[in-house]
Amino acid sequence: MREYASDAIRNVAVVGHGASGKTTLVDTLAFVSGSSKRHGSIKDGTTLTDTSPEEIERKYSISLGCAFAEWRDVKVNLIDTPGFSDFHGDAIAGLTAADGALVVVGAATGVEAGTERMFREAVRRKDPVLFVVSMMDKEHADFDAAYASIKERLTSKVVPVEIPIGAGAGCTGVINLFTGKAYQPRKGGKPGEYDEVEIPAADRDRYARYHQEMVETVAATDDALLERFFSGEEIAGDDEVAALKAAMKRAELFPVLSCAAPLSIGIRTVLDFLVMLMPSAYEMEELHAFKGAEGDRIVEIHPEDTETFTALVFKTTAEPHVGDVTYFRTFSGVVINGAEVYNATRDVVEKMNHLAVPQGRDRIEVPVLHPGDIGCVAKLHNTHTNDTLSTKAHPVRLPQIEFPEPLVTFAVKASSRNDEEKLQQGLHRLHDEDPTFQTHYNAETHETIVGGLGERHIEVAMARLARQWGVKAELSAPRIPYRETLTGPGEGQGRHKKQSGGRGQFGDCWVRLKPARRGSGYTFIDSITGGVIPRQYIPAVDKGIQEAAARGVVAGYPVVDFTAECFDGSYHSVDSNEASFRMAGILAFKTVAPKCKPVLLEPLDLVEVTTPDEYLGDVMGDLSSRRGKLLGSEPSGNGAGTVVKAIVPQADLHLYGTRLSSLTHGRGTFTHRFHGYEQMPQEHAAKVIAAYEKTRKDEAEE
Ligand SMILES: Nc1nc2c(ncn2[C@@H]2O[C@H](COP(=O)(O)OP(=O)(O)OP(=O)(O)O)[C@@H](O)[C@H]2O)c(=O)[nH]1
Ligand SMILES: [Mg+2]
Repeated sequence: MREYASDAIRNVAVVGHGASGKTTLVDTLAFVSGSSKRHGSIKDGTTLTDTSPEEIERKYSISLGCAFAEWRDVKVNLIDTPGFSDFHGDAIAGLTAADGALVVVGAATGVEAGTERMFREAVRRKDPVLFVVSMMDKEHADFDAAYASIKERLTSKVVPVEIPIGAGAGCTGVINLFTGKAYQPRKGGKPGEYDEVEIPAADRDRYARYHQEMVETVAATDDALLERFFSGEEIAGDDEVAALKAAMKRAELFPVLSCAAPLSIGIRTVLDFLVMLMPSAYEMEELHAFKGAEGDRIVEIHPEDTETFTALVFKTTAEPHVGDVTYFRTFSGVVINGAEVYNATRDVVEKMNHLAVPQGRDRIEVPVLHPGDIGCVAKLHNTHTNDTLSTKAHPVRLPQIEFPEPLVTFAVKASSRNDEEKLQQGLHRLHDEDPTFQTHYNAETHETIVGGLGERHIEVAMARLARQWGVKAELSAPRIPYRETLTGPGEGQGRHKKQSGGRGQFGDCWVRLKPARRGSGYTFIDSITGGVIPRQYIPAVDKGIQEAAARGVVAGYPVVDFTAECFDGSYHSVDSNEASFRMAGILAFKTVAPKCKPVLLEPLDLVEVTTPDEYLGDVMGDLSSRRGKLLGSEPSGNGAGTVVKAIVPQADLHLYGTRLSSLTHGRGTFTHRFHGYEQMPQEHAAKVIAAYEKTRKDEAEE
């Protein structure tokens, strides 16, 4: 493998809707370039980048995969990303590691929810974007319609630079609008071999129309070109390419290509355009130049060999027989095989033994990597996704990948009690590999909670748990951490007295309970005077009240937001002690609290839904049916529709993402965060109380 300097490297994230043909395209680009020896397929489970048993079995991408295509002395790094929103985390990681995005649009479907999501994300990051209309050989493939859907739904600033010849079973080649030539697979040739031919007579008019559109659109982005265009001058391809590339960088124009990967149609042209139009790491400086932190000093990161080494870890995987493999993108300086580097995020020294570049699952060893390349290395000690590798002399931390927060949660437990420890280990390993899969123990509800981006995400995680760690796990809806509170005042006595030969126990207190402001918690007021309860025992009363409150009054949930005032009591000079007054506190609370009109509180989330306007009514109706209180709506900042805000009980939010997705055909997105507790309406509280009483009865019978 030859050495590639920074200006001969392109980093491209291949993104788009699920099943739009990304993985197939990446495999074919690497194969046609000659960098990969086999033309893999999804059907056979042999693509370069869908390599895990879960991906092969399900026939879709779950995590990102790295490949490369060496073409015209340039190494095009291709990061294949998953299209399903459940695995959106790796699509974000892929974009972060790349400098530009190849947005794949299925020729039979046109723009879909995932296309829109990823296009907007790429533009937000100021990534240059190339569109490719894939699957031109598929039934119902329609280039013009797919192009129109990009214009209608994503941006008017697009122009085709390559168009297909024929469609579906009649798809035979492509026309490059720059060269004015047609390219068709060579009859009897090897896959990927082409003949450059004249444009077929039947396609000349179409070519002329699209060519004219391209020349005009590209010229309009550049004053000098426009002048030459109006003076009737013939503009050579190179000038147009340069203008187009510059316009892409300014996000003023996005070119559209087309291909049919299984037949290797259009693949060389896609490679040509990736090399010509995508920026090298050098060229990205003006757009993506960013700063890192060295201690509390901000430092600039330049993609130069002479700079100090920095790289961001954007993926880690656990490979059978190999151990952990770390994938990183270098941003500055060179790294040499065997070098010692420094993980500034975790303060550990790591050794880059067997430095390699990834070609799918294969790791091809290299002596050195230049800035802007993608590398991998196995068996680092303590390096995880989002860590920065740098040097001890300059311990830099780079800006991190912003992974999305979990949208669904489940309670999980091992099917067999003996596997509980293995389950915990497995869950943590899953999180190491995929930061969007989260896990924690909820001490209040006594459950292990797992969170992810969708039901499919959690389901796949459970399948991996079973395969890699041999743990079968059961999922259920998480218990809702209800609370209780008091809505009226009350007072009464707690008297603990035991006489059983020898020394007895005696504690006696009078307590007044009162509701307090929501969120104010618990306050204890000591208004004992005249030493009716000795000083040293008063904290025990407080403790007893808190203990009893934690066990609840109506449904076993902690009682919050009240004050307890201890205003009277008595003691015995021999039998009184701390334990007795604690018991007195417990008894006082148990006697008084039921008289204080106790009620259930439920946790509410603030939910923000972004939806295309045509589904707005359905989305709002659905939120209302979930007892949601609508706060208002406003147009979303990035033109993706309307943002609706609502306060919704957590109990009614379980699997909301799945519902939203079906209501909006996958186009709606949402975020939620804890808002606060509020009193639960009587008819809903009654159900929670009934469930509590049933479990108590069951336990008593056991
Ligand atoms: N006819 C035809 N089928 C294709 C083409 N590209 C992909 N396919 C098929 O379409 C299906 C989806 O292809 P993938 O390459 O897995 O699509 P993807 O975009 O990677 O999907 P995700 O990983 O789920 O996001 C597979 O069955 C492929 O064999 C194509 O150009 N033509
Ligand atoms: Mg895929």
